[in-house]
Amino acid sequence: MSVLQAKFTTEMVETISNMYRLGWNERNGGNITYLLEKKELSEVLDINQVQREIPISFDAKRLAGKFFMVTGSGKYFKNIKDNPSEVLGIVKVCDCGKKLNLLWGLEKNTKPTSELPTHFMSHIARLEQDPNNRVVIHCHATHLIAMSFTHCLKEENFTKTLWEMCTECIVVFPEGVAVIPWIVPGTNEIGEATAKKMAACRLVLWPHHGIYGTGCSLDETFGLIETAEKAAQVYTYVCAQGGKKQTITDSELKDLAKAFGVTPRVGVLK
Ligand code: 2HA
Ligand code: ZN
Repeated sequence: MSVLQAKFTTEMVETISNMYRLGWNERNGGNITYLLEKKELSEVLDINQVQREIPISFDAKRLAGKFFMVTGSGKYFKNIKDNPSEVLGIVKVCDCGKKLNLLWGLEKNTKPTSELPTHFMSHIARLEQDPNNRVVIHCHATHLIAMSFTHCLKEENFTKTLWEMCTECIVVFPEGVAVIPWIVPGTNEIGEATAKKMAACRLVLWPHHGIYGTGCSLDETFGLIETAEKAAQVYTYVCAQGGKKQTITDSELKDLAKAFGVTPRVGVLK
């Protein structure tokens, strides 16, 4: 079996294609990093065969020795099916934490995603909460971006509105959505701000830009973003239709949380 036939690659290509189709990844927008297990990787690749070294601008020592599938900088999700080995790459984090060994892909001298600082800092933050965390997805989910212009950006208010828009939201993201200030993308600064929020939340909104989601699988992480984005889409229609006439009440949201055994974020429900 080759890397292209491996389940982690076919899943990645499918996920990226779906994200593109949903309009979340125009041009080179969005990026994914996927922590791979040594065992699944060794079955399709000689993990000691280094193609080239890639320096990184932050300390990733806490991920030393780990393998990631990453999307390439400047690459179009639209083209993933024709060009998987250019859009995707597999890297190992070196022991020094200051460079990556490229093991596969990122052909034509492609660099890893410009958002690598946020991705790796988020992996570090999430792994501390959940050792099974494997995926970080960033995309430009349309309705969440739109909502970041019209809705109050206080996390409790933003979360409450999303919970109200679709019954399943509080069950899917009971910890709510975190929000950071607007910061220049690609920087260590936005990585640090995002990762700090990731200690408590798997969803972090970048106002006027997009969303970050994390999880234990590509499906789970995609589903998390999809659920929040769907709620933001419903909110858009609700506003366009003249606003709420009724809603799911706080006491009903509490009943939902109880029925599904989840603990809602403190400070959202009255
Ligand atoms: O890689 O989405 O945030 C393009 C982006 C930057
Ligand atoms: Zn982006």
